[in-house]
Amino acid sequence: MNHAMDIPHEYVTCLDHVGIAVPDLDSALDFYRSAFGWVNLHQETNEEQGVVEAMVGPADHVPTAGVIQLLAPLNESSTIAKFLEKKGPGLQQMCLRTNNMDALCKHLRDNGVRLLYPEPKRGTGGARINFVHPKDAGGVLLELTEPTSG
Ligand code: CMX
Repeated sequence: MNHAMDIPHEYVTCLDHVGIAVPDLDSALDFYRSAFGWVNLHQETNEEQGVVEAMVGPADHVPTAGVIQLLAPLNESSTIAKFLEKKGPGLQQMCLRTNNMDALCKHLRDNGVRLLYPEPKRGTGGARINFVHPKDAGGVLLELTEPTSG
């Protein structure tokens, strides 16, 4: 990739979350509750991604502070089921937040970075999401998210 940065850094605003693949959501939630006193801030099922997910953080979480996303598989064909089978439970992804997904995706593609989807898909809370292929991001599956305004 050409490292000359021609994209305003204001487009990529913070670390949104790190995603952890877990076989059982409730046990994972119990761990973060009992170990750190963190709470389930938001839970939803995303059929398209094949996951049931929970966002975990402190009860007084501020929106720009990164949280932990627990990802449990919905079925055997889920990406998370495959990840658990191949690698076992653990860090599956890291997610950066953007306020301009289209400009960011264009910038990345223009610099030869492979994105997994031709167009953003639906992520947590209706956010627009895409992923940088782990081979183009130093071995990390890098999610990009543009939350819905408000
Ligand atoms: N992190 C780092 N590297 C990974 C990876 C991950 N999560 N998943 C796969 N890889 C690596 C593999 O180890 C492999 O490397 P080697 O060739 O050196 O062995 C390479 O990437 C290709 O792996 P693969 O087995 O051919 O591809 P997979 O079938 O595992 O698919 C990927 C990989 C990234 C395309 C797939 O996981 C994907 O589509 N992810 C995006 C969607 C997703 O993760 N959804 C769940 C979360 C939903 C949400 O956050 O809302």
